[in-house]
Amino acid sequence: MSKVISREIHLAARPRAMPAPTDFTMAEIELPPLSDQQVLVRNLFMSVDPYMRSRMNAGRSYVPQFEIGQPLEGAAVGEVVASQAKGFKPGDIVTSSYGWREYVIASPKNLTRVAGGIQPLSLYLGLLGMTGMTAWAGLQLADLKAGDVIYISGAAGAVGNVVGQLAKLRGCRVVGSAGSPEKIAFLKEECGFDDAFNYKTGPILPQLNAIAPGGIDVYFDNVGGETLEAALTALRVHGRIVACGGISGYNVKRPQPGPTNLFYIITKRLTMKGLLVFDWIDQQAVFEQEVGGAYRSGLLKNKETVVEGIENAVGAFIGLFEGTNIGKMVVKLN
Ligand code: NAP
Ligand code: FER
Repeated sequence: MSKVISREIHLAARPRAMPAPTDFTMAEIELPPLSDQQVLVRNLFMSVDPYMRSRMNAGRSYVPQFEIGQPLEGAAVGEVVASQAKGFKPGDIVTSSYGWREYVIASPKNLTRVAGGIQPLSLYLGLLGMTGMTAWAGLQLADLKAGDVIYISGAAGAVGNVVGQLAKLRGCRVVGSAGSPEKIAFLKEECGFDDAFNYKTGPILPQLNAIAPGGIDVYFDNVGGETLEAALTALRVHGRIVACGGISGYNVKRPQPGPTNLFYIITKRLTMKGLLVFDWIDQQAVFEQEVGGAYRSGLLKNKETVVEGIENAVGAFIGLFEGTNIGKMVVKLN
């Protein structure tokens, strides 16, 4: 086989607040020949996700840290181009955690075959991948009932838009917030949200009260901070919070104090449950059947923002914190 050159993104410095392009470098490496039991994969799409930001921090954290000078990691979907391993042949489609690079040599145990082969293959990073599963699992945690009013922050993102669409299918009144007029139109016109507001145009609580005057039963939190504080006030007695993410705090230099009104958890007998999608891995088949089935039958829409080329992957990642994506942010590798 002719020599394979792969470009990959390395961490150059640990970001102290908002990540900058200078915190990353691109390396070009020549891959060694395949050994026995190895598979060569060309990545077709790689994922950029907010959680990667915490893996760039110094010190120990709840997730393994990226190392300076080493390639970043993350979900990717790719095509087998050569194989010395039984069970894999050129043309097979696989997912792995070897994103942020164009090619990888992997062991079969670190590759997952994509069975359905639904197009576009980027679906396996979004709606039918980690973020879609997060939305689906979060709604199991929420104990959602038809007629509930659910408020979703970060609603136009990968997780948020799927939470909203699934909650509509379950007969809820769905409201959300996001950061641009285009995103509000997307939520109302394409995702079936009953109402939505742009959190950048003013304080959050009055805007939430205006679209949910009777209060909310469930808050799906992707953002934290002021949004969580507003939701605590808007929640009804016996309301539930799904704590999925806190992106408003991921790039702050110093941690901010928590909501001033946590006491509502007591007075309104609220429940707040933390969600970690990896806990739900044994439910993958149920998720794929339900969400994959709804997508195939046209009940769920897939929305993604596709950035082209590994040279633009860092920009796509930083874009998550600037709100440049609608739906799932993915990078298409050429
Ligand atoms: P995403 O929503 O597709 O992308 C991030 C979005 O966050 C941006 O488009 C931006 O939209 C918004 N945002 C950025 N900075 C913000 C700020 N300061 N305040 C409010 N909104 C801000 O990303 P995702 O993959 O779906 O993840 C959404 C959340 O779920 C994140 O908090 C993530 O960490 C979390 N998550 C958790 C799990 C889990 O297992 N617990 C799994 C996946 C994701 P706007 O234009 O609206 O600002
Ligand atoms: C995320 C935020 C936090 C996320 C994961 C985590 C997958 C935590 C991961 C861990 O503790 O392993 O958006 O998405």
